[in-house]
Amino acid sequence: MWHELLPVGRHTGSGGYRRFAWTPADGECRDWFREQAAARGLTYEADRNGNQWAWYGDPAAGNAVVTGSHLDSVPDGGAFDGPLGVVSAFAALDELIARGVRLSRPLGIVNFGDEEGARFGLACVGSRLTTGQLTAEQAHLLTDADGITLPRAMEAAGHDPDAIGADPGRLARIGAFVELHVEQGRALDLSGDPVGVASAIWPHGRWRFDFRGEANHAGTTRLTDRHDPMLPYAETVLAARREARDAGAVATFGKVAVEPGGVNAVPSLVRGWLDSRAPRQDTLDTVVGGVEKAARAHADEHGVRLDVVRESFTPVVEFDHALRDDIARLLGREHGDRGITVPVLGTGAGHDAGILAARIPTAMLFVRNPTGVSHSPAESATEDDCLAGVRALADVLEGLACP
Ligand code: HGY
Ligand code: MN
Ligand code: MN
Repeated sequence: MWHELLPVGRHTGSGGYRRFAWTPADGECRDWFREQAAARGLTYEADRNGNQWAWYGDPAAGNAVVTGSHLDSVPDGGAFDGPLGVVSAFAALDELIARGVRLSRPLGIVNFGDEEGARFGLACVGSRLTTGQLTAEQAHLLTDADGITLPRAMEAAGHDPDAIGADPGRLARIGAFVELHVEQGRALDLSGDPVGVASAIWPHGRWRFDFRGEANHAGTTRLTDRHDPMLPYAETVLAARREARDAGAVATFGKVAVEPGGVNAVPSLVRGWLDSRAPRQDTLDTVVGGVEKAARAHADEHGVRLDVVRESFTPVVEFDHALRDDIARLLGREHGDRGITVPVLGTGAGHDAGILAARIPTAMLFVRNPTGVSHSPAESATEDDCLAGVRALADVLEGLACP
């Protein structure tokens, strides 16, 4: 399964993945999901928001146990972020069938669409729409860098954009959601555990800083006459690092767009996107407030106009304590030679599980990432750890879905 998916959407130059929502690469991932469902005789459906579901048992019975993740990627992302959770879901089902267990609840496998928000700028579009945390009207306004709106992109991929919206009926039939994900950090590497359980997700968001200056000639315009937006932008990037460091948070300007982008011209517009995350909401507010304050001061200094727009935000997520503790206990029980000690760890990475947690009991399993590197072609996990993750997920699903 893993090797069939591996080449899809992989950029030959960087070795990273470019599986962006509603692009042909995304479509190939969706084809792969449908094939895996068909190969197991599972009932397949694509919901109104483009998320894909594969059912073992009848979901209409309700109280389903669902597992899965996403297949889309960040620009030049790694192979594991998202796909490991979906492949492990199918593999865990295969394991349950091999064990001959009799499930007393429907078991669902899901691929949530557009989790990374790489193309339209908003994270977790598929799960936000389904939970009603993003309205159809808001979703219809999302536009990519080429000016293509989400509805047009959906239509081009054969999905009806007028069907999108909240899906309370579907959520009402789910009793628990468990997402397995490669760890995006080194906690498991440092603790020496192959698998961990999530406790919480930090509050985090994305803010677009638009610095509007005055285009001019790079060779003839005196420095004192310039309104160069690149300067307050550069100062703001450094201010973000200072604010985050002082607050014990993180802040990143990982994407910048310069218009018109001439080597021999002072730019008219510099757009920078801030991603910031912190253990607590008040800390995050302090960091982003400090960055914005510095940005305004530097913009004023250069006679540059600044607009700041919050494009994506996810509040702190505390995973369901009962489910978290059940899973930690279940996995902590000695399984013969497969005894797994299970650390419980927080994360600064957002996930569909974090969105669903607002509506249904949700948990996450992490699989060790030896370097912690993620959102990079260098992201990795060993086969042994991935198989430990599948066994752990199978144990959890068996514990939840078998009397
Ligand atoms: O940005 C995140 O934390 C996630 O990968 N979408
Ligand atoms: Mn990611
Ligand atoms: Mn992910």
